[in-house]
Order: sequence, then structure tokens, then C-alpha cells
Amino acid sequence: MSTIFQKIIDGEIPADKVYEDSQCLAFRDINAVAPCHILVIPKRPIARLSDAVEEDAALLGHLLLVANQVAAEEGLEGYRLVINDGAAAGQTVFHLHLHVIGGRPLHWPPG
Ligand code: DGP
Repeated sequence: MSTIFQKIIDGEIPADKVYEDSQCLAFRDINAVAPCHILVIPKRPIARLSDAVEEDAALLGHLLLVANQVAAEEGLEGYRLVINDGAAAGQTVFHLHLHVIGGRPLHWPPG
């Protein structure tokens, strides 16, 4: 079944895109929890991080570098990356995504 993120990749629903290349897409989260809240997703559908395999290593590294790049372009002093893996961790969309969160003080530990 197609997820909402697959529909964004396929252009079936709009998104506020900030970056795109052949491997991934980054767009603003519709339910932003901070002044900057961007999602970085692979175009190849991986449902959750724990489904990733060795062959995904280069793609996962690329997602980290893109997250770093979009954070820099947003002018963030620092930022937090979050990957929710599974419903128990709060994952609601089962297409792997990195949350890039910043633009306000971030507390630790997270909730
Ligand atoms: P997670 O809980 O880790 O699965 O995060 C899913 C995020 O996806 C959540 O912060 C809200 C966001 N989201 C859900 N639907 C849409 C949508 O249609 N557009 C955008 N831009 N973000 C969405």
C-alpha cells in the first residue's frame, strides 16, 4: 500500500520541498514541532530503519549528509536528527524518514 510519502515522491500530493536529488527528497513537516522541521526521505521505499540492510549503507549515509546540508542551508546553529523506528517509538508513516529539527532550544532527554 502506498504511503503518504510515496505519494509526495510521485507528485500526487504537494509538499514544501527544500531539496531533491536522484536518491532522496527533503520537505517541510506538515506538523512542525520547531521553527525548522524538515523530513529527509529516500526515494527507494524502506518502511523503517530496522528494515535496512547492508546494501542500504550508502543510501543511509547520503541521507545523513543531505540532512546536514539542509540544516546548514536553514542557518541552524545546531539541530537534532530523529528517526522513529516502529509504532512503539512514535512512527506513524512507514516510509523511512529523518526528522531535521532546529530553530529553538532542544531539551534532553527527549520525550
Ligand atoms: P513519524 O511520527 O516519525 O512517522 O513522523 C511522520 C511525520 O510526517 C509527522 O511529523 C507528520 C509528517 N507528515 C505526515 N503527513 C504529512 C504530509 O502529508 N505532508 C508533510 N509535509 N508531512 C506529513
